[in-house]
Amino acid sequence: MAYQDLREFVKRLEKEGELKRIRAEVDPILEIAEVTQRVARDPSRAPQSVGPALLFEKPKGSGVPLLINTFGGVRRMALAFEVNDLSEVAERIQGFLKMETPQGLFDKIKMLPKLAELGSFFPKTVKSGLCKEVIQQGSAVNLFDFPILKCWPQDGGRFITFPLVFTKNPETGKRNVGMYRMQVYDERTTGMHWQTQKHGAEHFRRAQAANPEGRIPVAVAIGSDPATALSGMLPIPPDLDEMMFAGFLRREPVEMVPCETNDLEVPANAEIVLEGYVNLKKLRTEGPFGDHTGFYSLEGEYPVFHVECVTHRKDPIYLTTVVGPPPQEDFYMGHAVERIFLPVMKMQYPEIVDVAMPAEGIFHNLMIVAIRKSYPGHARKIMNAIWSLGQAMFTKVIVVVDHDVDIHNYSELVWKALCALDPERDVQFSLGPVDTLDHAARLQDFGSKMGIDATRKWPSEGFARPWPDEIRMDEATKARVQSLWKGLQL
Ligand SMILES: Cc1cc2nc3c(=O)[nH]c(=O)nc-3n(C[C@H](O)[C@H](O)[C@H](O)COP(=O)(O)O)c2cc1C
Ligand SMILES: [Mn+2]
Repeated sequence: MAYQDLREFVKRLEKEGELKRIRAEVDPILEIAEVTQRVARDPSRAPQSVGPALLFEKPKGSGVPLLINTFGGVRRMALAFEVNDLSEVAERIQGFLKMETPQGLFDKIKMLPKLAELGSFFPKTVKSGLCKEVIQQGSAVNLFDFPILKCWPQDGGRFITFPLVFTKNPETGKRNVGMYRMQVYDERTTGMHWQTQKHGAEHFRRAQAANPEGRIPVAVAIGSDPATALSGMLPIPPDLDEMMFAGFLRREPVEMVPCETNDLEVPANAEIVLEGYVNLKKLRTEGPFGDHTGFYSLEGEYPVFHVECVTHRKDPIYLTTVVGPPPQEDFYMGHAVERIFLPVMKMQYPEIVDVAMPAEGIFHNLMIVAIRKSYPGHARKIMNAIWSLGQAMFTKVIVVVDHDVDIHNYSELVWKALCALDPERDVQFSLGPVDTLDHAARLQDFGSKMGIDATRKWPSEGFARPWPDEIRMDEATKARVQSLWKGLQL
């Protein structure tokens, strides 16, 4: 059975030795982030994790315990999705993608169980939930009741870093859930850092087009069962409901409860819910914020979220994360996305054999792709495909290699990729949308990308010289030396 809520996952992590409790009082202003950094930098755990999950029982100035580093490891991510390896999640997705349109009656009957399974993942509306144990409205609302972190010295303030931001497309009524950080300005207002290409920002623009003077209802859930909590960062297409996807991931529908003060719904098992609206007219300076690039993202103008109502469990846990120089907890989230969505990429581009995104590439700066090359220019076709594929459009550098390179072995990759290169011939530039956090781009959100064709070059690509074989000892010699080996006393 799926985890019913965040605390059930906490219990599991504790049982598995993946969580530590901190009973001493620690300040959410900088100190909790620094403790997390010191734990994360334990080299004996790299690259499998950035230290254990941490439950701070006594954050200074708040009665609410704080959970951080929850998903910062390969094993914890597998525990979150209740699998031994993330490839099992990928295989389930592949199973659904492979469902072809039924040809005859027999095919249709065969498909029914799968369709029924798919139907069983749809979110379910329920009347009430544990997230309503405490309800506070109007002047009773005080965000500073929660141990919201200031992570780095130059941060513009305290930031909610692990929210699920719920909006509805004002034209279609379809739901979106995104993980967008929120800078706390005072007891009842925050920033809303949905970047311009994200679905929340699109809902905002559509609402603005309909009524520039109006508001868009927004609800924010903090802390839920792991699949639901993570669903806000998934790069899925617009109008595909993240709550449906979460139901698929946890193999059980997400139960949703109506908000108290607007027409949105939130997960019934949420630890904390903030209800309110975003004003469509007024923007406010947001940032700086020590970001997952390892640099500060600078100030920018973003919408403001007005909190009108807070609901929470009697004894809520505040879920948060800290980002900073890689690798951090979010690397393992990105890694899960890479593994889970590989089959989706392969479905659209079957020539893709594997994809790797090293931690130092902070998601959008570097993608390595191994392809089974079939025709001239194939590597360039794949670069262009990736630059047009959802959030992969942000990828600053794409390196394409042949299928026989182990792209997760960076030593082999660098060696073979560089050997296959005539830089002037094999590098291609492109212009387009870039990550908002890219501080080197000529303009915010717009800049250049580079593709490197590090595949073997073919005569049909104008390469007239012979291409050498990779050096390998022959099997007969190896066998002979094997029989001599003991006598050599090496
Ligand atoms: C820890 C963390 C923090 C994030 N913060 C932001 C943010 O502040 N703004 C943003 O636009 N995306 C942020 N993202 C990325 C989005 O969550 C991600 O792009 C997601 O797919 C957006 O949802 P959407 O596609 O429904 O817009 C963050 C991701 C993580 C893992
Ligand atoms: Mn979305």
